[in-house]
Amino acid sequence: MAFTPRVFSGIKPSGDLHLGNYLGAIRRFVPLQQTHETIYCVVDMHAITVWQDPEDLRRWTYEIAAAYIAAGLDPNKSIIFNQSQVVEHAELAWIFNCVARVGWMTRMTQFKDKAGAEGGENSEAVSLGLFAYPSLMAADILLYKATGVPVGDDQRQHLELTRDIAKKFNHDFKKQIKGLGVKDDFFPLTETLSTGPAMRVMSLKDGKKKMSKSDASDMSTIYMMDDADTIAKKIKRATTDADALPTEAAGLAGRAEAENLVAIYAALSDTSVDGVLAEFGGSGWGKFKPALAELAVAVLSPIATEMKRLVADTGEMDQILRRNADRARAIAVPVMDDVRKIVGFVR
Ligand code: AQP
Repeated sequence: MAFTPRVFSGIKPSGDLHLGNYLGAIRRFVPLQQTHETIYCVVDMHAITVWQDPEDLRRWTYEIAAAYIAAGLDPNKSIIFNQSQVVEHAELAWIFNCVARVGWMTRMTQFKDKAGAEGGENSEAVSLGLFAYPSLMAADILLYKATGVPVGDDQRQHLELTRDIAKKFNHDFKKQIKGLGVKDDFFPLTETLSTGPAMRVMSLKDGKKKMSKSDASDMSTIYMMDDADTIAKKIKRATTDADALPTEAAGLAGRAEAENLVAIYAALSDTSVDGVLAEFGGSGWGKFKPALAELAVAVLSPIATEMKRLVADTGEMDQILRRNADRARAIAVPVMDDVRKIVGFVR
């Protein structure tokens, strides 16, 4: 069956947005508006898998929606809404909880990392929602029969699990799906769309750890709302080695921090790592870091200014989110009607 080329992606309102969210996700969302139907969600139900102060949750929800728009997404074109306004996400997630296997979930590295961080030695102390998170993520994507998902590298494993859930559902309910008049698969096998540099932006203080909203150290992370001085200070103090930059990408092997900063420069300037090294190869950090700071400020500052303007008018933001949740529901409701028939729920 030919599925409509449709893109879905989302970000959790679980902290201040950072450069990793921007380069790994938001920046990649924008051009897809020209080629696909695009649905970009603020996944508030994912955020509460770990404790969130309700006031912070609300503020971050507005901030992410504002960041989408400030970065160039058009809310009259892309469907921009918060997940909890379309209840079908939760309903499909429950059905997928009954399709997915416990063994699949226990293999998720993000769960192991987060359970370790949240529960210390005792990973059983974390919420059941954190364990089932990938089922909800599969529901987010498949509720819209999305064919492509732009996400950072850290989410690849969850995307594979989404495909496994789709495959099992298509297989287990083959007869009922045929009964509905659908010739092939009911759910598509969704592809990861992202390529290019900075698929995984690393901490400024440790090149082996990803940049993350929940990092305890402020100096590891460039936030989208940071002012110019703060961005420059964080880049200046970023951990590096003492060597000059190499002239080719191969020379970055084993230099995680240097590799990270060069990839950030490449992504922010829409060039390749080799392109950056053609310009800066042989230079020391005294030349490269100020150039990177200037570039980061030039890209991020106008977005931060527009985000601040948008979040100041929550009435307007509410309207945008509500209107777009209605557009999302127009796709989700018929899919969910079919799913209920397929699994045998009486209505
Ligand atoms: N460091 C990163 N590099 C590249 N992409 C990243 N993303 C997140 N961190 C990086 C991408 O941003 C999108 C939204 O992610 P999310 O907020 O839903 O969840 P996350 O990946 O768990 O993000 P954080 O910042 O690490 O949040 P916390 O600390 O709350 O768990 C995804 O596309 C992700 O790939």
